[in-house]
Amino acid sequence: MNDKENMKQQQLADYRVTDKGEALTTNQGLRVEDDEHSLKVGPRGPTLMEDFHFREKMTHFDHERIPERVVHARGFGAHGEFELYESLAEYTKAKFLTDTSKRTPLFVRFSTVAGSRGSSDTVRDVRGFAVKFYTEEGNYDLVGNNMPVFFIQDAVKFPDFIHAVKPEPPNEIPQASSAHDTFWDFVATNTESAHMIMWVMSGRALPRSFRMMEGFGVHTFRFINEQGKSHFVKFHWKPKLGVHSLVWDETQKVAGKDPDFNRRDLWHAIEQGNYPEFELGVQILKEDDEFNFDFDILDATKLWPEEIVPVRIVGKMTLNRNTDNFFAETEQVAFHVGHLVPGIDFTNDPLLQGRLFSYTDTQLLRLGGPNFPEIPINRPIAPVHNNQRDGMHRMTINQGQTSYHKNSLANNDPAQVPPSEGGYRHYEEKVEGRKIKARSTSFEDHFSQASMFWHSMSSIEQSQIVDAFRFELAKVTIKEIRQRVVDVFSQVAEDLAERIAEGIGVTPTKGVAATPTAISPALSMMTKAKTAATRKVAVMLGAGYHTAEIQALLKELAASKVTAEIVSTTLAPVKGADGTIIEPQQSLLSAASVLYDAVYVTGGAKGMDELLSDVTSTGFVREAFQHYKTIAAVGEGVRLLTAAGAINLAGEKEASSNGILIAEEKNADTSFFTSFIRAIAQHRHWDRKLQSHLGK
Ligand code: HDE
Repeated sequence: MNDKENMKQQQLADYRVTDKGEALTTNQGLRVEDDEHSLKVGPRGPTLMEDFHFREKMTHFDHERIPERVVHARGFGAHGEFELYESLAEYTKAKFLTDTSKRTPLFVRFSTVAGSRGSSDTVRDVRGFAVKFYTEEGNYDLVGNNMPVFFIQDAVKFPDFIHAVKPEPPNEIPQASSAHDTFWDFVATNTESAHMIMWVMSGRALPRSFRMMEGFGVHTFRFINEQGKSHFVKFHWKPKLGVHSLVWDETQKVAGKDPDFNRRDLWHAIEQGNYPEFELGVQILKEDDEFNFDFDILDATKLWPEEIVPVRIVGKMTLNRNTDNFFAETEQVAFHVGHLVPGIDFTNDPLLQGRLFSYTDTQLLRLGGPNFPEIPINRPIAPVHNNQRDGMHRMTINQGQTSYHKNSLANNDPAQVPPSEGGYRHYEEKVEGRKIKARSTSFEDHFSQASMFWHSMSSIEQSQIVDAFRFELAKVTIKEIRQRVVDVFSQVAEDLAERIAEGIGVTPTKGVAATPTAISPALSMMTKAKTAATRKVAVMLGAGYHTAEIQALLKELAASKVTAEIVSTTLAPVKGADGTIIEPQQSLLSAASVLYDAVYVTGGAKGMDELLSDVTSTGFVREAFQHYKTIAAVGEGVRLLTAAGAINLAGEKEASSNGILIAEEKNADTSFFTSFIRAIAQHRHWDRKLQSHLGK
């Protein structure tokens, strides 16, 4: 869909302004003669109050900030579109899910939850995954996360949970981290969080890229079809690039080397035309099956195992356009789980019900009043007509005498619409009961699915989870809390509790381990798609390299959509053996191996002496090795691997099976490059034997 066919882009075009070739003016359109000096009495002042240009410029600056989101403050957005593979008319009448000829414009915002707007991307946290579909029937927002369950079961506990995870009140420490007393005190005393904690302690909380994480609507929603029949539905997003995480040691280093790691990655992928794709999946249940599971489908701390309720892939979202202006679009976009279209409805999930209040309420503060739906990024492409009027920053100039219903003066316009013509009618669910403050007994099992998650992990994922608990709990200063956490998790799995306890100086009190409901292979990241496409390789280059090798390598990488960056000791041009000149894109000072997926070290004796003389180069390779990344070296380049401890000469053969590829110069050919690319597609080589323990 090009911009002309994309109704949202057409609408946004009316608001886009470029200053290219334009005269500088005040906000009143007055041309400005001098933007460098305030109006003064003589060149040394004082400044005059009548300098309206100074006053306007300064006042606007003074008011430039709005409150950051109370949660999900740090985020990154992009435009895209949705195409439907097959009609879901059997289940829903939502037009964007029934008409396969339509492409629906959308805007997505990915986010971390706990950190401030300026915190790092690569912290251990849940990622928000919010999608606004601009459908012809109005905006539909799917405001999800990259994990399918949540910490609590009832929205009334949300402020408590968030207060516990956010920095502590006396000193606002720690930033963007759950590794502190109040968070783990909450976990130990609110056992409903156990399942979600398993996800947060796993690699799912450390995504390699926004492009490589799943998205989940979390709650159970309803689909309603044309005949008024309802089905329960859960929404999934499946990334085409697979689901991959960073390792913990790496995330902490990336947070310093490039706090914008995930947003930069998304921005560049889109700029390079490597448009991220996510397939939409739905799990559908008949209304009659509501009570046929050993969990309550209204409980947001439970998922529907994919092996029991298969995920049906029905469409694809492609992110194909970066924002023009971060503030105007990403910061001002206002999502709301209550923005629905006919054919989709809520369930009584008490977490979902509470969200329906919170989202509008928070925008009123954040965006300064009730007219935020008129901000360009929030405007639906469907026409808007109602009797709402006035308020801060009203843009629409409503014509006519009436702004009330019913009226006779305007023939009752704007007119109500029957469902047959698209009017939204709430699902007529029959509900009966007494008003009580209580939790359903069907919400009482807090451990079975946490246990299922643990038992569905590969052994490397289990070790990562244990290390995460050990790290987090080691930051908890009160020993009783550490003990209580271990006791809670001994109800998930005894071996898990024992392994955590061992690392944090406590002994598990024997609990009753929960029985896993089942094993769900779909929960493991190891079962997801693998491809080298869009991964990033550092090509370490020194003088005397072989031009033909570099050219062939770059060609093969480009053919597999792998991005390469030439790294050398400095940015000075580097001369090859045949006199060719290459200008490096990064120096050893500006690059860091944690910012790449793989390292390739070229040959050339002279260059290798030079690289080896800079200790940063050995550190670069050593770190890639310790983070299980693919490393290739050719000819003399192998010396760098030896110096970095990535191979010892005797162990070459064994090492080569662990994502370390070496070749003599004459053998650096297409088949070597293909093996290199295949190894990159593995993401990491977990079976590598490491000397030190770096929080896999
Ligand atoms: Fe949110 N959440 N949330 N949340 N949430 C917000 O709304 C809230 C929950 C999610 O990129 C806030 O506009 C309550 C679950 C995302 O702009 C706020 C509860 C899920 C985003 C709010 C939850 C989410 C938010 C803050 C418990 C996954 C970022 C700023 C009942 C299904 C959207 C804002 C963006 C943002 C409230 C739980 C996802 C305060 C009360 C569960 C992705 O309204």
